[in-house]
Amino acid sequence: MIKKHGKLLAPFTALLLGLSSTNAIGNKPQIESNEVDTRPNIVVIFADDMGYGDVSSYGATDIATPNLDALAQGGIRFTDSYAISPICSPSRAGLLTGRYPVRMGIHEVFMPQSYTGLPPKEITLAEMLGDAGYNTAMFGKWHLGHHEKFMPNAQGFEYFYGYPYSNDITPFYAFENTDIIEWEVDQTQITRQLTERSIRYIEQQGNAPFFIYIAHPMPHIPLYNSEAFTGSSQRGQYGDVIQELDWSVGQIKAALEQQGLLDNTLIMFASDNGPWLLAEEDGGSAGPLRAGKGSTFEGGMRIPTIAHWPKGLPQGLSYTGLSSMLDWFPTMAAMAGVTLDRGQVIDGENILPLIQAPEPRTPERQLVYYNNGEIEAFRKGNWKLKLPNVQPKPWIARKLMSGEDDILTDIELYNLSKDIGEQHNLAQQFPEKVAELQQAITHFKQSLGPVPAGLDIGLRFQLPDLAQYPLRTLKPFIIIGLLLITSMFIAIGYWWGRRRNSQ
Ligand SMILES: [Ca+2]
Repeated sequence: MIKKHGKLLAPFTALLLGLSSTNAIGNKPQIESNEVDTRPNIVVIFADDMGYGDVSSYGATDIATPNLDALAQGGIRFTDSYAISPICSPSRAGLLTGRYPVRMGIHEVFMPQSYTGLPPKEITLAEMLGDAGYNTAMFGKWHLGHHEKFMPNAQGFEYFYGYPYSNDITPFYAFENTDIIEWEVDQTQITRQLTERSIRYIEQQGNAPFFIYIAHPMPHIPLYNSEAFTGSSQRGQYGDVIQELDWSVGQIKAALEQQGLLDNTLIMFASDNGPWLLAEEDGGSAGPLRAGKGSTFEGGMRIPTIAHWPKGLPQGLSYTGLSSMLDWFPTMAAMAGVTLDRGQVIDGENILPLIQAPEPRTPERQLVYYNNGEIEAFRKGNWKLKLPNVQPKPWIARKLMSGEDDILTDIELYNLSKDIGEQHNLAQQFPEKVAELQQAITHFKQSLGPVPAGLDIGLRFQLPDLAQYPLRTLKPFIIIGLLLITSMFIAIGYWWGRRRNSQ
């Protein structure tokens, strides 16, 4: 295992002085001595395609997530936290850089055919924190380009164990750093494996703070869980998989506690996008939200998010202000005492002062919902504008992705504070609100400036691996296919008959 040695230990005492404003820090003295590095460890745990309605503390009644719920009780549960994209790769690019993925041309998901990836010139969380003296490691799904110059070790992670793409790409192989060490991963063991490897890493840490990014390939389909969790939930295999992820969170928290590190470690748990409703019972639940993965209705991007840091954050708080995964880059920089002065535009904001205040502040913020490189929706305060699709994909492509036909031909307006499910289009009723939000979009585009063309992911047409989809999902397509074939035969027979008759 790679670990930087001798990377110590400037006294970063000034940093924590700012943290004393919260009343929930606890009684422990914050700064023990000038020799001790007081900056928090940072552990990001990212689920794949987990929905807003898949955690007990977010309303799930058929999945038990006691460890996530305990994490929320000892920290902050975010009600209005957003992924940066309704699909994998752009979402991860934004989390790791704090920048809109359009700034780096990442519109789509990377594939085995892709020769592109997260541009090496981007500064990742691992580079930012590594340069500040953190040990950095990643476990799990990367999905930001599989060529060596795009992979985690080239983007700031000192240690990497994991997978280049989603778990539906076969063969599903595992890297340790830059070497492939497993050619066909036993996916029933991946959640357990990632947990155990993360814990081993935590146990090997010395005095320097560390940053660990644990990106679970679950609950992306095809679903896998270890035997111990089979039948453990009341929501079929999907629930079992979530309960294993919940177990994993508990194990990691326990390991931190055992090492005496829990008090000064930020654990941030979230999902990369909403549930893949297409997979029906194998997909998650967006709870009260409309649509899921692939859509810019709330279900595609609003995600469960929990932050736990006993020494630095209030405990048992629900934060109802708007926040984005973009915010964590500058927020974690603030936690680590890093000044962001390397010339990269950061789109997120440091939310530490908002969530640390004894009375949390929820200023009116804005959020841009991108899908495939286009702005599809915009939120300001509680108002959300959903735009007509710029380049509507074929119906079948959208249906395959989001499970909902959300091609809009006209503008829709929703008040999310009263209508979280986006059922009542108020565009006719509040034209001035529509105009205000349209103007805000124009301002945003101007502030964004020119962006590069979308990266070529090297894929134009490929038949999906149909075997991974549940039969019920494929049924309409099979029926349409059979009908087409039958009508073709009828047409040929008719033509043949006429030809014979005319002879
Ligand atoms: Ca995903």
